[in-house]
Amino acid sequence: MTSETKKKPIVVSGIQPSGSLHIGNYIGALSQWVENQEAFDNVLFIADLHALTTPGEIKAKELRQRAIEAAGLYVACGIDPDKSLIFFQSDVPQHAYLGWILSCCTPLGWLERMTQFKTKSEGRERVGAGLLTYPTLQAADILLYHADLVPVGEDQKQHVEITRDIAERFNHLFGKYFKAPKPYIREVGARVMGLDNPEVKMSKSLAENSRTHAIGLLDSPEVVKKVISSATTDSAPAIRFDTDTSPGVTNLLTIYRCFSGAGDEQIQNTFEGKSYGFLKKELTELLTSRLSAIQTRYNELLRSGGLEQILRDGAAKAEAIAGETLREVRALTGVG
Ligand code: AQP
Repeated sequence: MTSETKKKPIVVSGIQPSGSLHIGNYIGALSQWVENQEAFDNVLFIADLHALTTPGEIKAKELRQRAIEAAGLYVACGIDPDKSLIFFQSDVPQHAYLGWILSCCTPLGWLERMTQFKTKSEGRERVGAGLLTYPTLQAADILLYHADLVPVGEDQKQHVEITRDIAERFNHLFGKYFKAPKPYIREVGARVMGLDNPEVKMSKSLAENSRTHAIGLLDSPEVVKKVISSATTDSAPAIRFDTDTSPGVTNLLTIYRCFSGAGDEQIQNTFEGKSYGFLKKELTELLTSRLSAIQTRYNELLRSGGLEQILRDGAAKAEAIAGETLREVRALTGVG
């Protein structure tokens, strides 16, 4: 980051390579990062350490492959490595180090109350401690870079709130040091729902078990067509935004709005009096064309071999910032 960009708000965010990235990740995270990369100093990592919180679900070789795929997609979706830091979380050891220090200042009750822990541990006979302490590592990811804003989907707001609480707890124990970051949530499409079930959030893990749940960013036009044509719609006859009476159609319209950039009036004019079949056809064409542009850039990047260097440079720059924070934290806590 240059000294000129240092005055911009610092934004930290990441995606777990726990599966293939889907259009929900694009709408809720990637497209926002791209949109804001001129205005913000972006620190964007691939959260591979977080992907270990459910061991056994993802094999080592597959995890590495997914992490590389995610990094390639960051760039292919429009993140410019000259403007934003892109790196693997595991390549910057300060994340795990600060995560440990923060886990020592975090009351157990705060972690047990987290919705994500409750959901992901539900019905499992055994869960790793990492699933419970996940928010302390996430707090470290954010606080290492003194983030001002954390762009998240509606579902992750609670994680930013706990990061603020952890920062304040650390400051109370060791002296005022960390700044509390704020969540940054885009209103439209903050939560993209499953195409097979508009009552649940589109997620990488559900997509592993159902081919009609999500559309992956690397999916072929044939798959896009198949998944959209089988998408759940509603019994209400009209095409309109209404989560209560038309959750399926609202979800399709939300995806259309985010990928097309069209306003409400334009969408109303396009779809008024039309059938669900027409909406699905338009959405299929739009997604196929947008995804094809992303996939072309992705394939070129992988062919050129430039991704490795981008990740090495990103990690070196991130480590310089994270190392400085950790030196100060060590001094404050008495371990350095
Ligand atoms: N359906 C979604 N709608 C809007 N935003 C979403 N995000 C994820 N799903 C949606 C946003 O993508 C970013 C990365 O999330 P993550 O990988 O760290 O964890 P996640 O939210 O748990 O993602 P998934 O896809 O649901 O993965 P799994 O199934 O592995 O847990 C975040 O900003 C998130 O809000």
